[in-house]
Amino acid sequence: MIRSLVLLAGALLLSVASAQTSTVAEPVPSGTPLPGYYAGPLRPQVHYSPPQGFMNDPNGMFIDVDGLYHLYYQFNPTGLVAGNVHWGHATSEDLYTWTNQKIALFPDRPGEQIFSGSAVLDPNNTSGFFPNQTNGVVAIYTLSTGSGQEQVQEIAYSYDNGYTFTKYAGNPVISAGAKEFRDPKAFWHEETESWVVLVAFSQEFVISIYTSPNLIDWTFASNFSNAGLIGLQYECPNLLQMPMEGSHEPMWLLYISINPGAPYGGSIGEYFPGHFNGTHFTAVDAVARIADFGKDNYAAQFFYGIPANENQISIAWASNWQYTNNVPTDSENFRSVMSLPRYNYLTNATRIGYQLVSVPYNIESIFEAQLVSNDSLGNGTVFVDYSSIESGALYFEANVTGLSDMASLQGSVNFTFSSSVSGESVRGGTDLLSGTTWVDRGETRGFDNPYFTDKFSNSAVYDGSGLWRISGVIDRSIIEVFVNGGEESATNTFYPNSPLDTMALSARGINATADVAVAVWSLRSTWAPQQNAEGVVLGNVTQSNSRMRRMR
Ligand SMILES: *[C@@H]1O[C@H](CO)[C@@H](O)[C@H](O)[C@H]1NC(C)=O
Ligand SMILES: *[C@@H]1O[C@H](CO)[C@@H](O)[C@H](O)[C@H]1NC(C)=O
Ligand SMILES: *[C@@H]1O[C@H](CO)[C@@H](O)[C@H](O)[C@H]1NC(C)=O
Ligand SMILES: *[C@@H]1O[C@H](CO)[C@@H](O)[C@H](O)[C@H]1NC(C)=O
Ligand SMILES: *[C@@H]1O[C@H](CO)[C@@H](O)[C@H](O)[C@H]1NC(C)=O
Ligand SMILES: *[C@@H]1O[C@H](CO)[C@@H](O)[C@H](O)[C@H]1NC(C)=O
Ligand SMILES: *[C@@H]1O[C@H](CO)[C@@H](O)[C@H](O)[C@H]1NC(C)=O
Ligand SMILES: *[C@@H]1O[C@H](CO)[C@@H](O)[C@H](O)[C@H]1NC(C)=O
Ligand SMILES: *[C@@H]1O[C@H](CO)[C@@H](O)[C@H](O)[C@H]1NC(C)=O
Ligand SMILES: *[C@@H]1O[C@H](CO)[C@@H](O)[C@H](O)[C@H]1NC(C)=O
Ligand SMILES: *[C@@H]1O[C@H](CO)[C@@H](O)[C@H](O)[C@H]1NC(C)=O
Ligand SMILES: CC(=O)N[C@H]1CO[C@H](CO)[C@@H](O)[C@@H]1O
Repeated sequence: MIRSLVLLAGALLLSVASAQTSTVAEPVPSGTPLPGYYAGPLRPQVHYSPPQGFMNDPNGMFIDVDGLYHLYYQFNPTGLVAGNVHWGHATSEDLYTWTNQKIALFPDRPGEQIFSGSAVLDPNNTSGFFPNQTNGVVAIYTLSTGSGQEQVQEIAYSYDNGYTFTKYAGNPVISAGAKEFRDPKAFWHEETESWVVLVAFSQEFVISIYTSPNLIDWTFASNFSNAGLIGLQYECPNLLQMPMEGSHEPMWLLYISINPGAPYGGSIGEYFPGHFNGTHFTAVDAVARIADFGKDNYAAQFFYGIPANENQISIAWASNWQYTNNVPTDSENFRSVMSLPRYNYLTNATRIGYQLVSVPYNIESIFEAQLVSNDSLGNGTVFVDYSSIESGALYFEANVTGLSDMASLQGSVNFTFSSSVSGESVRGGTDLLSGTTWVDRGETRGFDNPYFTDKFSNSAVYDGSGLWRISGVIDRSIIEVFVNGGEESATNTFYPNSPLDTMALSARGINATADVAVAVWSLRSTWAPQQNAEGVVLGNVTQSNSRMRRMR
């Protein structure tokens, strides 16, 4: 969560929100999710976005005992800018099809806000909250006190797999008398049989590590501080074991989000491979590794409950504090979207060393129809008119194959998504000789803001495999591009006045010994099937609510 911006936004909320959010519910419903209209032209169809209101950081991500993924998120249910923060909630079996659930955590007193945090399972009843069950869930979050003068860490427990929480009567569980102290991420450390939590002293550039036998009584263990890029704040730490490709050595990953002060402006995530012994994290080196070369990838969180030797899964908030409160999706009564779920593991990239791979998780599961397949495009171009694809969402990939050596690294592969109505476009491409990949969202005209910068690029090193790859997902107002299977990735939102509906994918100057294989699929909307006759997604409406009855 962000600090003063939220306070500012909170103050502006009454005036701004009342003007903008005529259809936002008031008061906040407690027994049922807010309804959402997911059919608007800017509303992503395979990404998670809130039914209405404003969303930021993913929170509390865990897998329950039935294998269901739970995603909570920073949620302002009464406005379209940051503020009045609750924990919104959604669940999914496949990480693409999300069921909106009732709000999970509410502030109790005026001015209080439930800032970011995490959730764990307590199968052994270490907390004592669960006399009769092994599927107990404990959430740990930051309470921003009513005065806004202090941030403390609190816990809440759930008997019903994370749908309903009871706040612990002895809260707070960690308090440091600090104003900028937040975003607890907890996990069970098997070797020391202990709970561990990381909390950011944001403006001191410190990640403090605490341990506990019971999730209630926490003991300070160590500080990790002033490492990598510091920007103006550290936020949303994660620490987890991360598989390393081609190695059985247990590696850990510390992931920190910084805002403001990212190299591309505003918000970004960085990570540190290293080792953790239960109390201290030691990074392998002093290098700051940036997680994404787009501008809309912040506050990533990793799911709790994936075995340590398996690829991990993360979701980030796909926006940027520089402009998130101004993006034009208020016209569709929501603001912000999550990134695609990403599969993550460490690899040893040629010449670079440790690199966190981030690639869409099981994207094949939402393929609808193959629109293009050509294993031998050469220096050709394929055009796709996807105006008839209802979701407006596509997955594409291009592999340059048969590269024989460095001298064969020539030419480029580009993509353009454009609007046949307005001529607006989002473009990008990859250049083999320099290894540079770029994305340009500047030819969309639905949003003008000095911080909403246009062009992004980054370079990667050819690994000698004979293959150079680019792939991506476009979904109405967000594009995510991946190089070489996720060694580099870029997440960018964009806001066209008219929907993009035409794609060109082309290769030029490719060495005669090489070729290009391309494929494009349409993606099936995961929201459209949830709409009722009025086009509204009600989510999990299991309890009666007067407001919902009115809606129907
Ligand atoms: C639960 O108890 C088992 C047996 O002592 C132990 O191996 C495991 O690490 C514990 N897990 C948690 C989350 O408490
Ligand atoms: C869980 O902890 C509570 C409080 O310590 C205790 O009363 C209860 O017996 C425990 N249940 C189990 C199954 O260990
Ligand atoms: C850890 O960092 C916090 C926040 O800056 C500071 O108050 C505390 O003294 C530090 N502890 C140690 C042991 O350095
Ligand atoms: C963990 O590492 C720290 C710093 O290197 C060290 O002081 C501490 O003794 C280690 N703890 C264990 C259990 O090895
Ligand atoms: C990465 O691979 C290089 C070349 O094989 C090797 O020298 C280096 O030690 C490896 N680094 C890691 C972190 O495994
Ligand atoms: C693949 O692309 C090439 C070059 O543009 C073209 O000649 C060929 O017909 C295409 N093949 C298929 C199966 O579309
Ligand atoms: C194509 O690649 C081959 C093999 O690396 C190289 O010998 C040749 O010079 C390249 N062709 C051109 C036109 O540069
Ligand atoms: C891709 O765009 C770049 C930059 O405009 C250009 O230099 C290159 O020739 C283009 N490649 C293709 C395949 O269109
Ligand atoms: C692609 O263009 C390059 C550079 O003009 C040329 O060397 C190569 O032969 C062309 N490839 C094909 C398959 O035509
Ligand atoms: C591109 O390469 C990847 C990895 O080898 C493969 O899974 C994928 O099917 C290839 N795509 C095309 C269009 O050939
Ligand atoms: C709906 O929510 C209830 C808890 O309020 C939960 O038990 C149930 O599993 C949820 N159903 C679906 C389909 O999400
Ligand atoms: C499944 C079950 O019996 N759950 C109960 C466990 O205990 C809590 C607290 O007493 C009850 O609220 C649950 O219903």
